[in-house]
Amino acid sequence: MIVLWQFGPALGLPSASPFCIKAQTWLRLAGLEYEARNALTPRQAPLTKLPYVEVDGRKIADSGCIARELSAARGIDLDAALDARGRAVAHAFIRMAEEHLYWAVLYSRWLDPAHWEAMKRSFFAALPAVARGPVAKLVRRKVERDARGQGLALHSPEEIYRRGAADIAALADLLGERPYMMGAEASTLDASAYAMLASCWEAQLDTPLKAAVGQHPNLAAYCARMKLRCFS
Ligand SMILES: N[C@@H](CCC(=O)N[C@@H](CS)C(=O)NCC(=O)O)C(=O)O
Repeated sequence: MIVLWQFGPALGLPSASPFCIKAQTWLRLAGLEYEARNALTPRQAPLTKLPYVEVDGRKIADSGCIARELSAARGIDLDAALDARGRAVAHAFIRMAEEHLYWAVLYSRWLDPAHWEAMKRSFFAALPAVARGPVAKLVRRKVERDARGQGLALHSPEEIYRRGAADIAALADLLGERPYMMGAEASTLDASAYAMLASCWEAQLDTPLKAAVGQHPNLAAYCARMKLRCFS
């Protein structure tokens, strides 16, 4: 049995964390059974971030390592249909989704004052009311430090959302009218792309990133298709 440690549901999503949604999506695309358990803090995680899995007495941290190691151990290749160029394109889009669009999502939830109160209510709902304010303040301060260190959060809100919308437009152009990002079959990229897009589109927050996804009917239809396949 694979046990997936994740941040619990929030904002109407299966997890507050895009990377935990990615891990769940990948496990479902790979057809692997797992049990999702919610952690209150990432402190016990091997890399102090979620998700991680426990499998065969071992802990594997990081959604990318989880996918790579389980693929090797279970003889799974979601990218078998891709040629070298397809793999290169998918690789670059995964990096864009996870290392750039992710930070715009993070900004929209944690640092944009327009959405912070709703995020705080949902993310910290399991905490006793008296602890919620102080804990949220501490965590938000860490998120701000991380996001400024990464660099995107140093920009103006307009620029952050412009860049996030450009990533979303690139995903819409890659998808076109095909069912999955790389064609007829779901591939590793779909786990990352869906996780980031769902975190914009399906979250109960009216952010500029949600509006950006709404500009692309093919992405809205893709999210509905992926949700039905992986989370119904
Ligand atoms: N590269 C990692 C990123 C994981 C990640 O950033 N997780 C975030 C939640 S989305 C986290 O645990 N943050 C807690 C922290 O930084 O303290 C992966 O793919 O799993």
